Amino acid sequence: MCRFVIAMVLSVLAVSGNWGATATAQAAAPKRPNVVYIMADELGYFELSCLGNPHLKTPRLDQMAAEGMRFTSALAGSSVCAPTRCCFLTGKHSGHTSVRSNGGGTPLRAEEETIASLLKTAGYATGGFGKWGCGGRGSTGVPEKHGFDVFLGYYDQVHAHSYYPPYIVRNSEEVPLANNRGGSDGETYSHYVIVDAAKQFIRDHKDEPFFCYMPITPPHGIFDIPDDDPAWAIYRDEPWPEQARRYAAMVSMVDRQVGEVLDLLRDLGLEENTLVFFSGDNGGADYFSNKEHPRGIHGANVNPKTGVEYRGKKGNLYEGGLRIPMIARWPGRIAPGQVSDLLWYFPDVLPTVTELAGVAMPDDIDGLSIVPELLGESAAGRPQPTHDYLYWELGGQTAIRMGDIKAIHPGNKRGWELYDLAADPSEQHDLAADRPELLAKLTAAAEAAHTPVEEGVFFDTEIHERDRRAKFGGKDPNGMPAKVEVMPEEGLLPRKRLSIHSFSSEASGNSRLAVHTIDGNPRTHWHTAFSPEVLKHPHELVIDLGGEATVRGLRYLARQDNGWNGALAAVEVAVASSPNGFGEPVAKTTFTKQKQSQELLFEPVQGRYLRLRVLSEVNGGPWASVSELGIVGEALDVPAR
Ligand SMILES: [Ca+2]
Ligand SMILES: [Ca+2]
Repeated sequence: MCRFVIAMVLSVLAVSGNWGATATAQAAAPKRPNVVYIMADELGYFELSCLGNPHLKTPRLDQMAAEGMRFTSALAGSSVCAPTRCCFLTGKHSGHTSVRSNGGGTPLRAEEETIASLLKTAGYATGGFGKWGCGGRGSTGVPEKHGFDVFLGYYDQVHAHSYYPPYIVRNSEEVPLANNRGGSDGETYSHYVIVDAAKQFIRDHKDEPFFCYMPITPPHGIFDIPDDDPAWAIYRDEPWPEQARRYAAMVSMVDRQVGEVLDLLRDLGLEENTLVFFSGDNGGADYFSNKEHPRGIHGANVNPKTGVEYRGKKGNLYEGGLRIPMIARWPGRIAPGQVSDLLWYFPDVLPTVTELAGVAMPDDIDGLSIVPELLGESAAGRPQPTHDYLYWELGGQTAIRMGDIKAIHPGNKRGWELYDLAADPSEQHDLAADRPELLAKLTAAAEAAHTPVEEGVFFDTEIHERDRRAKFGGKDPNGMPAKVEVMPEEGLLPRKRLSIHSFSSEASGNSRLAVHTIDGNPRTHWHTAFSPEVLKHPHELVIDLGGEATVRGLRYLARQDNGWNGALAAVEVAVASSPNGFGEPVAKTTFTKQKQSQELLFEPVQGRYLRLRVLSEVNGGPWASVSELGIVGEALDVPAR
């Protein structure tokens, strides 16, 4: 468990979790605010009409900004969906988080605290509605194990691509959506179901403090919106490609729904005790670019008033990948009409919210509370702290920022670049060669900010794969095919003689065990360990043949799902009479990238133990995987049974 420090003790009772124990205590203690956080998936910085976007109409968001505080320098935790959500939920930057890849279901570790689990300790009702992205079903990362009383929507991000899947997920249980067949084919628009549930959650918990997290999926995805949605009529006749019109309609639908949430809070009398945030999740994607609009028809990263562009887009760490719209509104507490240039990012949400709730926060977070900026320094009783640096990493990319100075390493084959964003917001003038000492200062800090990733684990990958298939209505373009290859058994030692003597590693958390190499089931496979760290070649497996045998070869069947990670390339085989007696290999080969069974034959040799040593993988990756192994040969004895 994390160690705790007290960030700000608003109330001894709140911190001890005994809030409301007596009427006297309740009256004496300050009221903890509700928190609603609405996060749109992929809304770019310049896609609000109050920023001058020439196409997109967002009157309710513009109004929300006018009634609260809009931020010009609030940045995403990362530039793609899953990593940025992990920064948001845990208060850590992406050099410390557990979810740094964007595969769709990578899990948080079991013990990790989130905003929800912390608010839970102060008696908050906690609900999440939308796209989770921090752990597929069957993993240590599911939301109901990380502080959420309820989470309705998509756990896996591939599932979330469809607005018409046969089901969505509520606390790991499937919630069927009527007459949906996946993709764009169906009758029940999932996003309506999700937003309705969020509003109902607010109604249900109007008399207690609540945290309503809405990481909604529009305008990302397959760009679908029902033709009878009022937002479609706004753009239906525009002269843009249909996808660009659908996207625009999804933005205006989100705008309307944000308004509905604000109206609901007003109607319930909760407005003045509810802090509402609205933001994007990562930088704009330059969708629908063409010759005339190289940065996309709607210009997510182009200032419509000045033409100044943010370089890059979703997926990289230039400003275009990190700039997001951000608005905070809290009538009576946040003064209206403010525009803040405070430089902050997703890890700061957790300490901000926990401070307001009077909750102790973990001491291993990277975020800083922005309460002084939101409420004013006199109300907060202290000045707004600022970051020594902000840090991002994603795949082979790294970026670090100290004030206006940003160093970025944009990929494996390129060196570090250095920019002064105050003078050069478009990151066009690389200062790396001119300012080597300054660059060295930033890169040293970046190096210190990185720790190796430790992901959570899956207990059951089947249920997660099912959710990914649900995007396509249950058909399976990526997972285990309906028909798989099998290994011919003729000429092999009987499987019942075989056992696994030893192995260098196995992915036990994912149930990809060494014993799966001899279980006769092509749908199960062994995979070497990748958690808590990826283990590299050589990998080894020693099979006990159950007694002395003449060994003539090794038969091998690659993993039979649609993945190739770990599929064998270069291998060598040794045979010995004792598990400690292996000498030189009897044979070496390089297997090819194919799903059919392959065979390595060699001069007959006697022994009881066969050692497979894996030296490389078909795609050059670090791991090994095997669906089935068979030993070509004959027993020399009667198996000891
Ligand atoms: Ca996104
Ligand atoms: Ca198997």
